[in-house]
Amino acid sequence: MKAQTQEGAPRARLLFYEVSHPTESWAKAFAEICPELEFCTYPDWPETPDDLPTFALVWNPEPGLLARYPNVRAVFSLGAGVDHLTKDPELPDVPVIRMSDDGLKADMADYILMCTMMLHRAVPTFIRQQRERTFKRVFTAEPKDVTVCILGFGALGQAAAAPLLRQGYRVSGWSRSVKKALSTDIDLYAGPDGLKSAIGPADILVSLLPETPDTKDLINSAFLKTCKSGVKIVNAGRGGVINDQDLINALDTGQVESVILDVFKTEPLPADDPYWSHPGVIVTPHVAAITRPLSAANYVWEGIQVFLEGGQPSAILDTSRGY
Ligand code: NDP
Ligand code: OXD
Repeated sequence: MKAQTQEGAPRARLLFYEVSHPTESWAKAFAEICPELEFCTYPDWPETPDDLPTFALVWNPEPGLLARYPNVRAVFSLGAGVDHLTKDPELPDVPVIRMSDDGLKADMADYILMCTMMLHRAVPTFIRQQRERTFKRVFTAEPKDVTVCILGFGALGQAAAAPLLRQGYRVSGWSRSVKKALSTDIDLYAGPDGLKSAIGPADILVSLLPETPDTKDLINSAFLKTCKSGVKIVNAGRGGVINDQDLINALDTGQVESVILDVFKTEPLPADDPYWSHPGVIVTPHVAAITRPLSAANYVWEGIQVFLEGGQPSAILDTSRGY
């Protein structure tokens, strides 16, 4: 589809690729937000380089696809995670911009608050009890006595912290680099040296970590042994951060009480995966934060304009860090 102002030619072109979501809502959003952008759905992408600055907005493109379009100046990821791009050995050497729009942050903040409250208020226990027709009360602590540690205190982690604080939880955050205090109410930890102090006091651990060589299998048996007995976990970052067998073992012994998992090493989660039937596990199908067309179109158009003016938008992938 071509979208342009009546007055003149388009200012830039966007090559769009997302096969699991209807394209119409995206075309409509871009037409509304930036009529001066030519919006091309796959496979109708022009291959010939021309004068029109060309950008791509993609989710999980087949490896090698982007390399076939040398006119692409920068690649916008439809998600905050970029592992769907970095797995491509032929990924062109152009800036990659992570999604970090307000819609995604708001969605994630809602999901993390929902999961925290479910775990704190013993919903997984009640689901188990209902299956057994057991009517047994559980007396949970007040939020002020529940510590929630957010592993991966970046854009989404910080967005998730605010509603948790409003709800009365104690909140801490762990990141790779030392952060300036965002609020005196949040305890901040950084790097491998800060990990033990971050996770030790936590009743609920929330992972919003990207998958990188440093975070792969971070949540393993050694990690879980340093947590409080009966700790609860939410993983909405990436599945590769958890050693699945170690987590199942810790659930079986009660070291981990319950978990809510939104992301997995293999997605869709295979039908025979033990997570499906484990009584301590609630599975959600990678829906913690959804990229919404209007909010995302605004974000991408702002980024394109920064490029057109000779700058670089923020949230650019740092390939040396892997996120
Ligand atoms: P950011 O890059 O803003 O934040 C990532 C955070 O992880 C940063 O605080 C970073 O530290 C920290 N981090 C990275 N590596 C390490 C490490 N080795 N040790 C300690 N901390 C580390 O990303 P977003 O917040 O935007 O997104 C986070 C992730 O959430 C995405 O990568 C994606 O995997 C996932 N996601 C999942 C969705 C879902 O629906 N389930 C939706 C959207 C995103 P530092 O601040 O020092 O850089
Ligand atoms: C992701 C996303 O990166 O859905 O997982 O945005």
